[in-house]
Amino acid sequence: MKSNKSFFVTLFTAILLAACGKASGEMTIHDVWARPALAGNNGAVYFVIENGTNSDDALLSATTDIASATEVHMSMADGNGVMSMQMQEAVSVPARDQVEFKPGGLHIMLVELTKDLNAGDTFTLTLNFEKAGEIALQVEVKEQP
Ligand SMILES: [Cu+2]
Repeated sequence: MKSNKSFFVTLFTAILLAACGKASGEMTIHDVWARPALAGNNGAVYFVIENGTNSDDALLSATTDIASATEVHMSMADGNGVMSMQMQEAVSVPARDQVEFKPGGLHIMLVELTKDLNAGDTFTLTLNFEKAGEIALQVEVKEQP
């Protein structure tokens, strides 16, 4: 009976550990979309980064093969309501928090597209995080999310 009891204790511990492992989470990116745009023009990609891990991370850069350059930008309005964009060195994504890339705020700028982006098209964008490393996304081109 004694060995039987220890078996159940072991099993219970294993289940607990498995549950914790799942709860510690990972970096996920969802609601990924891009506006339609013409070759030669700039495009923009939006998404939500969800850091399910227990450590702070940061988005350092992004790459895609359908644009001459891929930059991380933040749109902001000055005191007169004039919009401008600033290139971001890094966008911090705190542990257990989320960061939204959306029109009028953070976005991935596709500088000088090498092909047209029509609604329904998809392409690959790779995000490079300080800790999570590279995460490849399938981006869908849509008029609106
Ligand atoms: Cu921009």
